[in-house]
Amino acid sequence: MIRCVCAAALALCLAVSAPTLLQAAQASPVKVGFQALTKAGEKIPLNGDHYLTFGFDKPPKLGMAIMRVEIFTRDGKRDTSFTVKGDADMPSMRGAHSAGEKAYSLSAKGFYLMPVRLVMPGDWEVTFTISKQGKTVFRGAYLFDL
Ligand SMILES: [Cu+2]
Repeated sequence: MIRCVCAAALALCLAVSAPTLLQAAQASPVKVGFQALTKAGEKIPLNGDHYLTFGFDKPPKLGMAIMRVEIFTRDGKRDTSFTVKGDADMPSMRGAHSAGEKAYSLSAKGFYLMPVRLVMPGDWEVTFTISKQGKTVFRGAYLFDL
């Protein structure tokens, strides 16, 4: 079942990648309205009072990976009162691997976690849409190569 999905995704990627290659090279890969993030592990201002950090739990490779987001107050206290949603996709073949925006789950340690299925090498994007009381305060997209 899983193998079938991967094979189908790979076939779709191969079919889509050639015609969109020129387009992808010219257009910005960042989703409209999202801040481009290229370095995991750094403190990123969220609003005036908070910052976030993000990163995979271990160096990503083909297969399953876990993205982790942590949110802190300016003075370094963990804050779990936000909602984090996101998706994973390949910018050069947008939509081919998207599962739609889903909520990160909050772990007992206060980590926001989302499993990400990295089914092929290439350019990837994992997004973070962070909101509080229904109001979006941050949209970021982590761009990396696998
Ligand atoms: Cu792909």
